[in-house]
Amino acid sequence: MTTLHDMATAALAACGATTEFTRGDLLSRTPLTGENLLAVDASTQEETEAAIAHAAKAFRRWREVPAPARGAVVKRWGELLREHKRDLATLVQIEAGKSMSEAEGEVQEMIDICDFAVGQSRMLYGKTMPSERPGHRLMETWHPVGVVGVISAFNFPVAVYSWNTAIALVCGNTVVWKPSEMCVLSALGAHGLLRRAVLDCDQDPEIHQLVLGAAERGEQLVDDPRVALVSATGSTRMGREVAPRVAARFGRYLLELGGNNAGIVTPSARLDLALRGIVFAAAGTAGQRCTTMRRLIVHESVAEELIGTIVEAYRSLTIGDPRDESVLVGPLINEAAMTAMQDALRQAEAEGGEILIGGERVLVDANEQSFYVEPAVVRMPAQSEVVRTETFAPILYVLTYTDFEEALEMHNAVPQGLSSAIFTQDQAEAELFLSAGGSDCGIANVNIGTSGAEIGGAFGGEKDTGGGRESGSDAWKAYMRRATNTVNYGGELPLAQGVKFL
Ligand code: UN1
Repeated sequence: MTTLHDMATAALAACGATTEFTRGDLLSRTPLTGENLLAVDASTQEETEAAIAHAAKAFRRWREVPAPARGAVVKRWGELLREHKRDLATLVQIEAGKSMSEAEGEVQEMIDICDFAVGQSRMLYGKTMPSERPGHRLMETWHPVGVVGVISAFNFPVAVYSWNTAIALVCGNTVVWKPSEMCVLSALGAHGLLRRAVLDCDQDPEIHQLVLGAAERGEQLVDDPRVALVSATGSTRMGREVAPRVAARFGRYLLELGGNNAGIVTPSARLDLALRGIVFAAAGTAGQRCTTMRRLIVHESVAEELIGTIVEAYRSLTIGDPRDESVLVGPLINEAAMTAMQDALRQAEAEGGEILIGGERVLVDANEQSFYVEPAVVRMPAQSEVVRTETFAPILYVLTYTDFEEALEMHNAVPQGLSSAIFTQDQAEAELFLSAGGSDCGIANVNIGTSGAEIGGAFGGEKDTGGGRESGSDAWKAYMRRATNTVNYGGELPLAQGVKFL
C-alpha cells in the first residue's frame, strides 16, 4: 500500500517542488494519522532577511513589466494548477485533513482567482475627472506598493494565499509568503508550480519567495519596512498583534481574522434548502473554515422541526480518514483544537446549553495521535457567553427567536463580522437582512449557507474580523497605491480655488 509519505513525496515532485532537505528541522505532520511525514528545512532569520531583500530587488524590474505580461505569468500558473489539481489537492488533504472534493475545491479556487487576475491585469483602471482649471487634465494612476508579505493559515493552506498572490503579482508587486507551519508541503507544492510558471514565461523567479517556519518568520515580515503590505489570515488574537506593529511603521495591512457566523431561519424558509445549507456550513471541513456556521438563530415556530432534521442529518455524517471517499468529516488539525472544542462544550453546558448530538472524540483505527470528533449541535438559552467566542471546531449553537428584530439583534451581538446567512421566502425579511440595519458582516447571503464564497466577490469582514477585503471585486486596490495627477497642457498657470499669487 502507498504510504502517506510516498504519496506526499510523489505529489511534491509532480509539482516541481524539492524533496531534498538538508537540515530537516521542520517536521510536517498529517492530521489524518498524526504521523510525521517529512522533515523539511525551516528558513533561518538570515534566509528570511535575504528573501525580503531579493523580493525588494526583483520589484524594481517587475513593476516595469507591462501588467498584461505579468498577467501571462498568472495565466500559466492557472494552467499548471489545472494540470496538477490532484497533486496539490493531495498535499492539502494530507496536511489539512479535507475530503478530496473539498481539497480539489480549494485548488479550484486558486484556478478561479488566476483567471480573475489575468482579466484584472488589463483592467487596472484609474479615473479621469474634469479639472476646474482650463487647459488641465485631472486623473489618477495606480502603481504597485512593493513587497507584499502574505501570512496564511492552515485551514485554507493554498487558496487564500493564492487570492493575495495572483492579484498582488498582476498589480506589479513581489511576494514573500509565510504559510502555516502546519502546511509546509502544500506550500512547497504551490510555490513549485508558481516558480515553473514564472520560468516558463521567462520572468524573474525572485518575484516570489517562500519562507517556512514558526511565528517569528511572520513577525519578520510584519516588522520589516521593506514589506509595504502585510496580508495576514488567522485568529483575531494574531491580528491584534500584527495591526499595530505594521501601523507603527506606517505600513499597510490587510487582515482576514476570525468569524463567528450565523444563519437566521425565518418561518417562511424552505427548510429542505436550509437544512443542506446549514449542515455543509456547520459540519463541512470539520468546522475549520473561517466561514463556518457556528450559530443558528431559528424562529420558534419552525425550531423543533428544523432541529429534528439537523440532528438526523448529523447522525448520517461519515467521520473518518478522508482518503475513504465516503467520508464527509475529516480530522481536526491537532490535539489543541480538540481540547478547545471540549472546553467550549463544557462551558456551553455550564451556561445552560444542551448537547443535542455529537461532541465526542472518534478514535479512527484505535489511533490516539489523530483527533477526530463528532460535529456537535448544542441548544443554547438566549443569554450566553460561549456563543460570542469562535471555537475552530464543528459546534453549532442553536438559539430561537420570536420577532425578526430580535433575530437581527442576536445576529449582530458578537464581536466578529465575517459571514452571515438568512433562509427565508419573505422578500422584505431578505431585504432587511441585506440593508444597513441588517447583517453587519462583510458577507451576507440569502438562501445559501455562510461558507463557500466564490472568488468573484470581495471576501472579508468587519469588526474583529479585521476589515480587509481580498479576492474579487475591487480588492485589487488594496495591493496598489494611487497617485492623483494634474496635467497642465494650456499656456497659462491658473491656480486652483482661484488663488492669485505673483
Ligand atoms: C477561510 O476559511 O479562511 O468561503 C476561507 C469559503 C471559502 C474560503 C474560506 N471560499 O468558505
